[in-house]
Amino acid sequence: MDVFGVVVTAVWVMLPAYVPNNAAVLAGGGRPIDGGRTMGDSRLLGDGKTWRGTLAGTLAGLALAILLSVLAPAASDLVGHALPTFPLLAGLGLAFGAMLGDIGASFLKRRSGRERGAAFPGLDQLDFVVGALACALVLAPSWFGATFTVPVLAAILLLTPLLHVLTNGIAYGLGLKNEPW
Ligand code: CTP
Ligand code: K
Ligand code: MG
Repeated sequence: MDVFGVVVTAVWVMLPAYVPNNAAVLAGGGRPIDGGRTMGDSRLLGDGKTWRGTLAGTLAGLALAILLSVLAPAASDLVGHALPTFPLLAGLGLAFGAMLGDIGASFLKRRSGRERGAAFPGLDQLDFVVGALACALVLAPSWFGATFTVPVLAAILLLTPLLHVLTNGIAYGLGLKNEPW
C-alpha cells in the first residue's frame, strides 16, 4: 500500500475512537463515575469523568462505526483504496476503549497530583489510542490482525497526536472545551 493508502486507512479506522472524547465533551455532566470518592489526597478520577459522558461517547463512536461500514464501499471507490468495515465488536472496542483510555489517564493524572483539566503532554494525546487499540484487540482479534498492519499502526501513532491537538484546539476556540488539550 502507498503512503496515501496507509494514511487514509489509519484515519478511517480510528474515526470511531476519535469521536467519543468529543461527544463526551458535548454530552458530559451529571454524576461522576467515582461518585466523589478519593484515593489519598485526590479524587479517584475527578468530576471530568461522568457516566453520561462515557455512555454518550461510546454510543457516538459505535454509531459512527456502523455508519462508516455502510459508507465503506462508496468511500473506497472515492479514495481508490479498500477501506475496512467495522464488525460491531470492533466498533464497540474502539469506542469504549477510547473512553476507557481517557479514564485511565485521569486516574494517573490524579495520582500524580494534577487537578481536573491539567495537561499531561503525551498521555493526553495517546491515552485513548492505547485504550481503543487494546479493547479492539480483545473484542475483535481477527479483525484487528487483518486491519492494523505495521504501517497503519505507525501512521496512527504519528498522526493521532496531531489530529488531537487540532480538534481540541478547534473545540477550545468554539468555547466547547475549557482547555485546548
Ligand atoms: N467528559 C465526561 N465523561 C468522560 C470524559 C469527558 O463527562 N468520560 C466531559 C467532562 O465534562 C469533561 C470534558 O468532557 O470535563 C472534557 O474531557 P477531558 O478533557 O477528558 O476532562 P477534564 O475535565 O480535562 O478532566 P481530566 O483532567 O480528568 O482529564
Ligand atoms: K483527556
Ligand atoms: Mg481535559
